[in-house]
Amino acid sequence: MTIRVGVIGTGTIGSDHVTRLSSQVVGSAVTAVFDVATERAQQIAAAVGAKAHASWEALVAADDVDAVLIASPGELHPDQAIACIRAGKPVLCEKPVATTVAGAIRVLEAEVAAGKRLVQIGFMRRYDAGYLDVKAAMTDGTIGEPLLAHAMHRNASVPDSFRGEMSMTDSVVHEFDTFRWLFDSEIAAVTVLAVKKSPLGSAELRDPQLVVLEMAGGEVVTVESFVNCQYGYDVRCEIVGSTGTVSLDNPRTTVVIGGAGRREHIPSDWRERFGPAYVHELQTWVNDLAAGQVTGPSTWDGYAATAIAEAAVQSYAKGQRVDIELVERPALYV
Ligand code: NAD
Ligand code: ISE
Repeated sequence: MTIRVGVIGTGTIGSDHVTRLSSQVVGSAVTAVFDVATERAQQIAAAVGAKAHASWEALVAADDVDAVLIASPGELHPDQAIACIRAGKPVLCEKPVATTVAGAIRVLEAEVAAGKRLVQIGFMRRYDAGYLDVKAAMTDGTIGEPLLAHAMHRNASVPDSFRGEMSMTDSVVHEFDTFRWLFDSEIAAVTVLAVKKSPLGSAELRDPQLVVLEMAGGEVVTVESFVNCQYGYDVRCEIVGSTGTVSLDNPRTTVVIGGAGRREHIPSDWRERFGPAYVHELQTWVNDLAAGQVTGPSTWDGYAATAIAEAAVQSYAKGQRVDIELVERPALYV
């Protein structure tokens, strides 16, 4: 069985996903694409034998599209995901599910009205070998009872279109999902501390920032966010348990020793660091669809992460700790 996928948004990650679904994932083919950048969409469609549609609505409605992957800018995700839900088509929506809580709730309500899970959110860290090892060490007793965690999330740079609040809504949103998943717990409160501003970011970039997450179970997580660190992509974490710790470093690659010392490669960006995780994520999604189910990160997970991001933006603005208040969790996501 081949799952025929339509891809909305053929920018950086959308075009990578087209390649993965066409040539790396078993059991899928890309039959349709849409992007407002028409020429690029046509080139990408031609390379994989897909049709470049004139609108995303036409792509969602197409008879040869069994499932949709959304990789457009975050503000567009709610309308596009809701159209897929109404068409009864499963959708892998890149993070964030929405850039506002109101948008995330619209998707949640549409899926609840449909009465079944159709949406998976692109939180690919849950498919990364390193994070899966961390989760195993937290649940199999290796480190005793997990008590606290430290994380860092550094990007070499971001484009000028990256607005100040996007550090939380677009970047640290991965950490919100990661720690909810690792501790299997909601986040009760968030505090964002302003840090001396790097002189190298754009004027409106709040960078770096330090985020403190209080988990509902009492564990505390600190996250450093630095989207403009210049030297590479550096995502790490350490969980401290009652009898030991588990830490995830940047993946080690080649080490060069000579001259003045020892040099190690740093990934340049998320494409390099998480390449295998994206393939694992898509392969699992396609296998699930063939089996008639959706099991990955849900609309509820996307909503919770967006609610924490919105609270984090408020915390930064007010200089205060902000409690996270979620709507009642619908039975569909229990
Ligand atoms: P990008 O700017 O490279 O690509 C976005 C594309 O969407 C562009 O080609 C743009 O022309 C297109 N677009 C604009 N309006 C559109 C519309 N109305 N309909 C369809 N397409 C439209 O951005 P990107 O880095 O590829 O990010 C896309 C999404 O993927 C974002 O939500 C981002 O947060 C997410 N993302 C996720 C990860 C991850 O690690 N999971 C990594 C990068 C990006
Ligand atoms: C980007 O959109 C991603 O999702 C990356 O995983 C993240 O590290 C980066 O900060 C985001 O801008």
